Amino acid sequence: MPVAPVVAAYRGEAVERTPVWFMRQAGRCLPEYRALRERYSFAEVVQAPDLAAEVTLQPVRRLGVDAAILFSDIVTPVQAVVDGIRIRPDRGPVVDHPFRSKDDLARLRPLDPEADLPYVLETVRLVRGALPPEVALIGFAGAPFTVASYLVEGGKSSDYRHTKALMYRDPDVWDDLVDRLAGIALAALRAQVAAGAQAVQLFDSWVGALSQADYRRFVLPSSRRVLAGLADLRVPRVHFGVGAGHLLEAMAEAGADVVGVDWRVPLDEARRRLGPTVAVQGNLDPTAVGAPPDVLEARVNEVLAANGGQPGHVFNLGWGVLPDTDPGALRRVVDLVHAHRPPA
Ligand code: 1CP
Repeated sequence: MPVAPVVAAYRGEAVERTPVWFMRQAGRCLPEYRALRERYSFAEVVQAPDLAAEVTLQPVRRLGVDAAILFSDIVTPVQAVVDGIRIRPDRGPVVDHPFRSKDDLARLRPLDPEADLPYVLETVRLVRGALPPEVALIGFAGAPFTVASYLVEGGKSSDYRHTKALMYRDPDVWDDLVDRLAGIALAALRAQVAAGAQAVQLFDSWVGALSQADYRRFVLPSSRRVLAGLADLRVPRVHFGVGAGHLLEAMAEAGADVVGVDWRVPLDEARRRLGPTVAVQGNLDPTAVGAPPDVLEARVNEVLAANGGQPGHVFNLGWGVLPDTDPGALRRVVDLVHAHRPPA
């Protein structure tokens, strides 16, 4: 199979036009997704490979993006291992009995992807079989810190007080927790790649809540275990966090080939700090997609100009598509990025 442009760009190879996809491109912004969700719950979609594959492919058809991202969630692998985790509409993951002590660790047995997540692997196979070779399929997992934050808080948090309290009070329990979560993420990602995913993204969405020193002490080792554990598979490894501009170098050190950059750090600065061997992904402000067309076009061009025509850039938003986004505006972003040619 020829190398898809997204994969080539992740590897730092020159490509004819900048490839583009969007975090959270599947889901609530698409009317065809909302129509399907009127009939099926989120869990039903994820666990039915034909439905999950359909939702994964919807944005590829409508938006013309260069990659599909598996339709699943960062808590899907732990849900298969632990009872009492659900995804509530508009709230995200909630955990009935939060993880707060050493005794809770016994609830986190290792993941056996073939037995625990057969529907995810079947979805990957169906999607890969349906996509043209030039469109990459990206697998993903939640990074240990961000998944731990849901398990420890019981849901989304604004200050991560229980998560940080556990780190500071009981570092051995914390280390054990994130090590188990690293094993689960690694097993899930390796199985996705074996089933046909051509790149993987490790989402550490909430890690920006930590200082760099705490990141290095409490997070980097387990994230490194996930990323290093994929090295032999030779697929590009993307690592992303929100509001994590102060952690870009450390996240690259954790073993990323590509660092996802949110809109707060200009790409030229990110590239300067990360050096020539790390590719970048990003970083249009998701709210700019809702701006007037001329403003949106200027913002897209700003991102491309900040990258300066260097190889190793995949265009994306600085975070996920907002639910009320007009899919037509996303399509315009794709067309603008594809039409752009770097200055000679
Ligand atoms: O239909 C619905 O109501 C469910 C909303 C929804 C969707 C569409 C959830 C619940 N998860 C998803 C799919 C999803 N989640 C995907 C695949 C679709 C795609 O990207 O196109 C991916 C990659 C994720 C990853 C995810 N889930 C992250 C990391 C990415 C990010 O946005 O930072 C996180 C933090 C979650 C948790 C989560 N799951 C769902 C929601 C609403 C949330 C976020 C909760 C919150 O913001 O607090």
